[in-house]
Amino acid sequence: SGGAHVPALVIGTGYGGSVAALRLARAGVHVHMIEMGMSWDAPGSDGKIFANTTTPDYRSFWLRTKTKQPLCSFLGFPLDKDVPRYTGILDAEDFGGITVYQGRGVGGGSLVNGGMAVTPRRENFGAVLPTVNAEEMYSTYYPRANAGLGVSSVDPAWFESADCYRYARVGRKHAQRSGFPFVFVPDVYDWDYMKREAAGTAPRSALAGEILYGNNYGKKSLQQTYLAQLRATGNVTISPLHKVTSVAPSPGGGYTVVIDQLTTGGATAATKTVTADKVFFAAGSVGTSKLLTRLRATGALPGLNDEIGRGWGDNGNVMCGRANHMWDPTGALQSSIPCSGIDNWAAGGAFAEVAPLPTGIETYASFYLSITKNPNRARFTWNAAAGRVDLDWQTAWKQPSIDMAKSIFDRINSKEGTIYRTDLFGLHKIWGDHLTYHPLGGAVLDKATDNYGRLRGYSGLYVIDGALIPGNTSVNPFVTITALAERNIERIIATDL
Ligand code: FAE
Repeated sequence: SGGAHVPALVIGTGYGGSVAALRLARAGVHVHMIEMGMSWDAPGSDGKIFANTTTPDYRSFWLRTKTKQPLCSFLGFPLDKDVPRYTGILDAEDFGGITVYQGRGVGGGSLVNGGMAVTPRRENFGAVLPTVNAEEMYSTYYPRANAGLGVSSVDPAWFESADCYRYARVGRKHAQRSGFPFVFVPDVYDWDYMKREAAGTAPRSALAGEILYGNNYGKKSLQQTYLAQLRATGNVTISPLHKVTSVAPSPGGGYTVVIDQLTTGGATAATKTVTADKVFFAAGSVGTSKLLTRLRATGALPGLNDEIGRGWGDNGNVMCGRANHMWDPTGALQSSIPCSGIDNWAAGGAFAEVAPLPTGIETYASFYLSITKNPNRARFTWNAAAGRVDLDWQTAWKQPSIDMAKSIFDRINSKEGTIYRTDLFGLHKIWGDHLTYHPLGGAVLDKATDNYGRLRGYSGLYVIDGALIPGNTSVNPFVTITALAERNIERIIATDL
């Protein structure tokens, strides 16, 4: 089909896209959202919408024939297995030097993530978004984002007694014995629901190891928050399994947007064209950067500036496990929702979340995802010969992250007389340094765009997702992505509509 004309088209339904769409819809603009992933609102063959982490199936990965789990082995046994190729929920997107994990579906990363909802410490904000007024962010937009996302913290008294957080209490003991600040971390999980799971009065989700491939209960993804409010406006149309492939100025004004409708096997079922007055790029750091890099290089949007594709970082993600003594069991039952971290940012450049290893058996392992102050930044470029966008990140660029994480775990190991696990990321490998969950940048605020996300070179084109943030947020990123989107869309609605 072709010829439809819409006032506002949003590419992607993650945090940035959902904020933009809600605020536009409430301002009276009918919004069309285009999402390459599925809607994730109907049960699969087992009666559940989402697959369990312990039993990945056709729903788990985006167009792969074999799973690519972040922890690829355990006790020397490889964990990955064959699955049917399907438009599943988690994309493990491979670039030359890094695998970038991303959510695919209506709700974007909120469908697959751990829900850790962390506002950066204010003293670190200047390094996160140097051109943004911190006073406004901390007085208005961070509170608005936290409220909109439904952020709250674990009940500290319940935490002390819950079997499912034994691993976090062991993590706290080891952190504190080595003199590191231990902090509770807020989350969007419904903590009262988790208590009912623990009490056996509600179906288990966090306590059944659900995470990565979706949570069937308890987690407030964007589907339960921003997108629910958006649908209630009646001012939105969402098209799942539709992928934007081109945006170019329309001869009659506005932009011509080309969209492929996908089958669940990943084939193109139809190609559609829409004209939009305003287009919001909210396809995530990688999705937005890839689109803009290609459109700039191939002549659809030649007026974009040379900042497109630059300033990409991995939020310094690096994983590791430690082997505890037999007197420090971490629990056979582990909540998949992390609730705590070790804050050594100021002294050592690392903020380590005490992560679960929900295998269902006692492993005596402590597992951590560290966010570090890694200074390396990569660039997306158009590879004309191969017809794809490349990213020049090198695996060796993780070394600063490893060194920063070691500032915490070398000391803990030496204090506790323990060692690193070497069986989680392949044989004899300590560090999970091949991946990130937190892609950021590629269309950086006040560089590729103005200070509110308006793309330089074109009026009516905006970036409103993690691509705006120059590579690092010092903590888990989605609260900052949401708060920045709230700030920017408020300005855009006030001045550009
Ligand atoms: P995102 O949520 O990725 O949404 C982009 C959407 O656009 C996706 O739904 C795409 O399918 C869609 N899309 C892409 N390209 C196209 C196209 N061409 N046409 C149509 N649609 C398209 O972007 N962050 C935290 O703060 N706390 C956590 O605990 C946490 N845990 C994580 C765990 C995992 C396993 C992963 C993968 C991520 C985690 N994150 C966490 C990161 C967080 O989910 C991520 O920063 C945000 O989702 C990024 O939000 P955006 O709005 O930028």
